[in-house]
Amino acid sequence: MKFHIASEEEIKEGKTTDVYFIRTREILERVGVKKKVYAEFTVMNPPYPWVVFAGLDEVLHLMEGKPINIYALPEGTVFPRRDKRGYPIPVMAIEGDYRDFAVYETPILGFICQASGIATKAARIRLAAGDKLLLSFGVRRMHPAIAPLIDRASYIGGCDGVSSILGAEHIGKEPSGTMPHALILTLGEEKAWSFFDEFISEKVPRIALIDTFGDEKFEAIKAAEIIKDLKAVRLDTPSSRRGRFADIIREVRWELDIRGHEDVGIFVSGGLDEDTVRELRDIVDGFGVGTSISNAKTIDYAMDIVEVDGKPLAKKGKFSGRKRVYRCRECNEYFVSNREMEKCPVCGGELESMLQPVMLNGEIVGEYPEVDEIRNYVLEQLRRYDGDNGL
Ligand code: PCP
Repeated sequence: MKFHIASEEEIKEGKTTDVYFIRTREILERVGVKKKVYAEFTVMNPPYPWVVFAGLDEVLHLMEGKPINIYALPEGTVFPRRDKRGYPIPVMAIEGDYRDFAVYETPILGFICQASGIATKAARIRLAAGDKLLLSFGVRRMHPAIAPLIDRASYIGGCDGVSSILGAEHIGKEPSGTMPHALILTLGEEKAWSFFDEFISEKVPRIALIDTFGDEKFEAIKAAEIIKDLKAVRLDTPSSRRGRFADIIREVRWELDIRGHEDVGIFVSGGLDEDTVRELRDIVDGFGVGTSISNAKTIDYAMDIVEVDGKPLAKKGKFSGRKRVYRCRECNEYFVSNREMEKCPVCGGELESMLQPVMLNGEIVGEYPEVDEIRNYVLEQLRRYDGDNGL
């Protein structure tokens, strides 16, 4: 028995692709047809008003060494559903002999669809959480093979930390987490809190889980009185008991404050999504969000040939010819164009040409940005766009 996952070698050999691409390559090779094509990746109807483009790093790792060119928006680019005139925005394009990349359409799409979905959802929850601590807790909901992907995309989207060991390692961070109900069920509440305090590295913030048995208000007071450097209490209150969760949180806050524990924070988790995070952000100090980020809707990009042997050609429903993508440095508007543009037609501002070469003849162009640089790029755009209002 083995895990039902593809190895890195199997992915690079194209073994996860849809079989019809193998058949296509076989036919083209047997008839000796060599077609130089230019194919673009766009999403026609994303599930959100804007999308964070993610997953490019794995595409480059997959395609390295193949005689193709790749043009892309920088990973972390936040782009709207359509450009100013309503055209879909190409996030990436591949150029070369179609036979050299035909079989990789499936894995390439898989890389950017899932990573972009998770990063976009994380960014939306980032906006909902304001400046409160936001941790990615959702690897437990998905296949363990992709834990590092989930955590990297969550972090790029704006989470402050990730819970899995390997996910944190992939982004060069320490994993973030608190304590599970299992610790309390095996040791009893007070011993669990005390032993955690005694045995766990002091670098780990003391956040006591207080929803296992009793009422959160009284448990919070008890934890604050037992653990000398208590950083926060975590409420993971089951949905069967949540009721007006915000009122429970207010009670806990009140009872801690009235007893001089203003410095003990409140951390919440369990079933949180954009709306509940937005509702609670002014009365809590941090969030652990799992399923709604790790199980985020994928962004259903498609790859479409738009030029064959230098001539525009696209299927029904798509726009032929290779395109340029511009973003105005002043008003942030996007423009898709088949010709050079100098100035923003809306505000006259300077235009940034966004679709740049990231691979030429199989070689990665320049140094790939570090994960923190990509995350900062996302956050800088979110601040600029101010959530849904600006996009
Ligand atoms: C869950 C666990 C996860 C949280 C909630 C994510 O609590 O703490 O980190 O929940 P979400 O996926 O709904 O956002 P439990 O399932 O009670 O697990 P545990 O006892 O290990 O805390």
